Parts: sequence; structure tokens; C-alpha cells
Amino acid sequence: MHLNPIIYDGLKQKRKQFAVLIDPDKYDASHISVLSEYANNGLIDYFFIGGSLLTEDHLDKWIDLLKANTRTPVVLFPGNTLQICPKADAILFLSLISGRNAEMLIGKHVIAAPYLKSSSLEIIPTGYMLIDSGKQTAASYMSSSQPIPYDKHDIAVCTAMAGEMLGLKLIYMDAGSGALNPVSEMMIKQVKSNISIPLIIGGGINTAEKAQKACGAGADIIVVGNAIEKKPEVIASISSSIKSF
Ligand code: 1GP
Repeated sequence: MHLNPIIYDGLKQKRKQFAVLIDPDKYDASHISVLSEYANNGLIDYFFIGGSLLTEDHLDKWIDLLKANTRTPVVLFPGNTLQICPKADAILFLSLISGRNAEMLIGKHVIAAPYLKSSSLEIIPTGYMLIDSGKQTAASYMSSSQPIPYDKHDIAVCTAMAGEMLGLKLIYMDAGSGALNPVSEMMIKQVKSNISIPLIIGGGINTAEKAQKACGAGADIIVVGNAIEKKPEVIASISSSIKSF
């Protein structure tokens, strides 16, 4: 377990940052190489890697390839304990604070703890909040938890505040991969003004305009997965809209 918070110090920076989410099942080696080039050109700040359900055994391979091709940090975004890979730089140690499934709040963490302790991964305690986006998402189904309703800003604010009070170091509000509607600007604004830890926003952000709106509302780190799987070229415009802040 890595004791120096190198990745977390980076995530805490004042400037807005861009994380590309890699679902290992959806990529092949050539696509990973394309992403590495964008990263080496300074357009990507982090790779998040993981998924709600992985059916192929690519996680290790893609981490090896990313580490061989680029120095951009690789951060695990695990859907379950099978997705702990010690070759990454860090792990978002996600507690699903929007739900009431004890396994996702603390149970899986107990199982993972000894493996993480003996790894060199940097552990980043993260309050993970699913926000309703108009359709059920894989994350909500697989975690047996209900998302926070789209327009219940007060619930989101109180949940994020409680997460910070419990000592979590990041809040990640996620509308879910391929969400019809990203998290609303109003919800981002209200949560951001009530916490002092960095706020990550993801789910359904597929254009530079949507990334810009989320940044304008207070997101510190924007995560994009789906749109980039379909069209890696969007990295350029989304990255410049985030970095223009
Ligand atoms: C999902 O926040 C991520 O967990 C990214 O969502 O795939 O819709 O970009 P998208």
C-alpha cells in the first residue's frame, strides 16, 4: 500500500482535469495505443479502468500496455473485488454512499483490505454516488442499489456532506455509463458548494459542451467513457473544453 498520496495530490489540483474511463471489455490493443498517444500529447490526465461487469480477461493486459506506452496515471475504478490489479498506480476505494447495500458500503472493502495492504497501490477513499439518469444503469443493477433521484438535490448534498465528514477524500457523482442525462448542473453546483473535497462527475458526458457545463457548475474532474469508445477523436474537443477553465 502506497503511503504517499501522489495521485490524490494531483486530483486535488485547482485546475479542472480529464479522466478517460476504459471498460476493458470494450477495447483492443490498437485502441489502447490510440488512447496512449492522446495521453502523451497532454490531453488526458488520468486513465480510470474497470466496469460494473467484466466478461473477458483483459484488465491486466491493458494496464500493462498503458504502463508501457505512457506515464499518465492508471487508476482502478473497480466494479468488484475481482478488479484489483496491483500493476495500476492507484485505486478509487469506492464506498457506494448513495445506496444502502452494506456489501457495497463496507463488505467488499473488508475482503479487499489485505490484498490492498500488501500491494503498492495508492488507496483513494471515494464516496461514490449514483444519480438517476432516466433509465436503469448497469452500476445500479449490479450493485443492487437505488440511485439518488435526478432532481433531489438536497439528498445529494447531504449524502456528499456525510461522505466528507466520514473522511472520504473524493466524491464521485455518476449518472452511469451511457446515461441519457448527465448529472444536472444544479445538483453539481449545490453539492460542490457544500463540500471541500474534489468532485468527480461522470456518466452521459459525450460532448465538449456537456463537459464544459459540468465544469462550470463545479466539477473538478470529468470522466468520459462511452463517447470515447465510439469515437476517440472527441478526446481533443472535450479535453480543450475542460482545460479552458
Ligand atoms: C461511468 O462515469 C462513467 O461510470 C462514464 O460514463 O461511459 O457515459 O461516459 P460514460
